[in-house]
Amino acid sequence: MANSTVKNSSPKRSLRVAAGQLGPIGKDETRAEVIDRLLALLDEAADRKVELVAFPELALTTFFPRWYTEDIGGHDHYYEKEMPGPETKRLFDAAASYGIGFSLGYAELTPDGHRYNTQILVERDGTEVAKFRKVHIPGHEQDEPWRPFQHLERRYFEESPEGFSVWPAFDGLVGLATCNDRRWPETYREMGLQGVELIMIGYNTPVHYAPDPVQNALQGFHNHLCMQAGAYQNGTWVVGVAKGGIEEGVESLAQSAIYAPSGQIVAQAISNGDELIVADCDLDWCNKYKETLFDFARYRRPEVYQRIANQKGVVEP
Ligand code: CDT
Repeated sequence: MANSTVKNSSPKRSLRVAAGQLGPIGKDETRAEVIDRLLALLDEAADRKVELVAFPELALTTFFPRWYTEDIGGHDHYYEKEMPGPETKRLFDAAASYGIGFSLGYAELTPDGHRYNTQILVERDGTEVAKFRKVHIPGHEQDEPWRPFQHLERRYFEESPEGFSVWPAFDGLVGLATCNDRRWPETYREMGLQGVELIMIGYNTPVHYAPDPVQNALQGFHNHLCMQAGAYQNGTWVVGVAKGGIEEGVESLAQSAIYAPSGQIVAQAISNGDELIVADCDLDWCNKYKETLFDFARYRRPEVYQRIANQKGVVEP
């Protein structure tokens, strides 16, 4: 590699990362029962010397936006009012005692009444280093009885006004995104422009897409397509972690995976239940892409990309 233009090409910052995929969570499953499942995944992570585990979107409850309630507060029991709270503290304590960090998705109800689809990043010593609130909220606001099940995220969650950040953590630069965010190239590029090296993404993706069921058979393809592209085009590791399987009669995609900065899949779940997948992520590997093909400072042309930030919908010529 004497004539290589890539700096830092020797492995220096290798982080053992896991995706802690969950199978379905029933409507009547208690927080304590769910946390027992998260702890079992954490125990396995400790055995496998993992340093950071990604847990899914809304990892503490069933995917409650599939049901309509006239009163929006009808689902309040699915939200966390503090984190850690009395039940989730067990998870924080166990992770800190193992020296394992984690990301965790949950429904957040703030003291002033805001509702967000939130994900946090917790360091190996148990301190919360990041909070991310989902930016792209899919689905609909009102009951749509023609659907076999509802996707009322737009009723139960506000769009985050905060956008995408990247945090110094785990000896690297870590970003967070949630489910539908993974489908949008802006998600990755916003973090790419902050030098992100590892993005943790939790998701609940129903296989049946009511507005266009032809897409059902493509769910697995689209899942990989967007995360592989996001990883490659920004020279970053990506961890995609599902809550999959048949939950309250609705089938959700599993297929949790860890993607290298090359866009290649280095680990993938084989089940649609609780399962831990692990990969050693050399964060310096990102530079192979960040300093060559995707050397943003050298090759990007923001002066001709003005529409991306200034225009929302399509304006035809
Ligand atoms: N949770 C989430 O964002 N799910 C969406 C489903 C498709 S929109 C009804 C997703 O993008 O996977």
